[in-house]
Amino acid sequence: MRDKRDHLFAKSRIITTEFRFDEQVVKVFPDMISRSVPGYELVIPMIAMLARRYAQDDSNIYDLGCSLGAASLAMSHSVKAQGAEVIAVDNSEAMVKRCRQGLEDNCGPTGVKVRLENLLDTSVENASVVVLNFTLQFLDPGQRQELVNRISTGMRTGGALILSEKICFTTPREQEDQVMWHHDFKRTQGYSDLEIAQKRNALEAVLIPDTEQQHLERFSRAGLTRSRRWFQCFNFVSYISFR
Ligand code: GEK
Repeated sequence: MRDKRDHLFAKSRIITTEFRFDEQVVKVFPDMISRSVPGYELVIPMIAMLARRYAQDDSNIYDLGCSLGAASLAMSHSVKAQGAEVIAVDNSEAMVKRCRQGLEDNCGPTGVKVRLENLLDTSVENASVVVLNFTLQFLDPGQRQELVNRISTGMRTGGALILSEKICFTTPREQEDQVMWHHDFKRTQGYSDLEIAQKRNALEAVLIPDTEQQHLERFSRAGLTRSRRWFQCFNFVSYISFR
């Protein structure tokens, strides 16, 4: 199946329905995410590089909220640890179906198992690397600490959690600037003002960003250390934190 260009929010909608990871989104997903998330194209190979460094022999590597498996695929090629396996999890049936198809012919030497599952039900065990690449932001804020606690408990000593997120800022001026720059980025990617506004409305109730302080404090409460922001492009960031 060829990747299609994302025009999902191009026509004026009278009623904005909540954003869902359904068949329509899956069809345009690679185009949508690379034109909407500044730095996404860089973050994927860097996650693969970090995973290569921190993956341990005979351990599990989790990609929670894997979508079409971009990070899993990249890690399957980069990870050299013996007996390591990537476990890719997503609760969207449409995503998982297409993810499995994509991995069939392209998977690298490290195997990938794809699970259709709510990541809140995933038991994380024997993990040397856990990736949450722009996924935590879609979970109910009340469930985020418990999830990170569980991940931390399931990690091996020296294991790495890589968390990429859209964040928000406490200073109104910075929040305004960062959002403006993100929207400028989307304009350079060919999105119209109408598309930007409608997508923003559709995401409002489902993508709830945290501040950097909330992320760092959450890591710390979960017993993770050496938490660092290793990537930022406007309001999109990625952190690494260790067990
Ligand atoms: C990438 N990581 O390309 N359980 C499982 N999956 C979930 C849950 C949940 N509770 N909630 C949301 N998802 C990917 C990109 S996209 C980010 C991640 C975006 C899944 C959801 O179905 C979707 O596939 C993914 O999290 C978020 O590296 O679209 O901005």
